[in-house]
Amino acid sequence: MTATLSPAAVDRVKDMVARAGALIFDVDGTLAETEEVHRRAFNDAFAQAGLNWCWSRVVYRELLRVAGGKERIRAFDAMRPSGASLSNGRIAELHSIKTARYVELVAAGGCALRPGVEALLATAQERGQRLAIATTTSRDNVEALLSVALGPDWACRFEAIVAGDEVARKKPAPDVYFDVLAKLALPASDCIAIEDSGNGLMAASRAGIPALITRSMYFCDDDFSGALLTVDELTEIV
Ligand code: XBP
Ligand code: MG
Repeated sequence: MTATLSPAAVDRVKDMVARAGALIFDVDGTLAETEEVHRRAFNDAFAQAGLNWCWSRVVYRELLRVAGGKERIRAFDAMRPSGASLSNGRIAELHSIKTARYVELVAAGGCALRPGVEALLATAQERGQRLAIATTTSRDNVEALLSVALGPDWACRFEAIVAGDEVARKKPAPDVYFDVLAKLALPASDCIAIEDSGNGLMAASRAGIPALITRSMYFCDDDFSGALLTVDELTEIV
């Protein structure tokens, strides 16, 4: 399914995107379909740590309702019949093994940007729009992904970058979006958030930022009521 509005309404949203002072991008699922790489990194970390855990796509889809890798591990641990048994220290250790593995996987094979992302970034910059990133994942993961996908100078293109390990509360809390707005010194109404998940839409909406949704592999069935527009790919609005 492509845009969920009439052609005239889609054009109005395209115009809003073109006139926004800044475009604020989510990372996982929005810039690139990274969650299968995350899932593999989690499973490789569990194997390396001697845990007989292996998250299938079905299990991971459920766990993705929990934002944040450490929080996801904790949620899975708590769901087990014997109940939670991992300490916070052990969870942090597992997550750092996972992050190192994710960085390795992305550096080795990369994870391509989704269709339309590079064109939208370039068009926005040509229009003089400011770019930012608001993500739940860690800065290390953003660096690994975008240094391959956009080149070593990728960060110069984004005036504000706020990652999940830099705020008190992850999405659906608005913390990363509030921090981006403060760094940009722009009102929420002059920005557009580009997201792929219900948690991301809620985080942007709670910060007062209008949001555009690009459907992704794991969140295509989420409820995106309140979004400006829901598209299958960003090529539909470039
Ligand atoms: C997606 C997330 C992250 C990733 C895993 O972030 O919820 O938790 O799934 O990365 P977003 P970490 O869509 O906001 O970019 O293990 O580093 O959390
Ligand atoms: Mg996302």
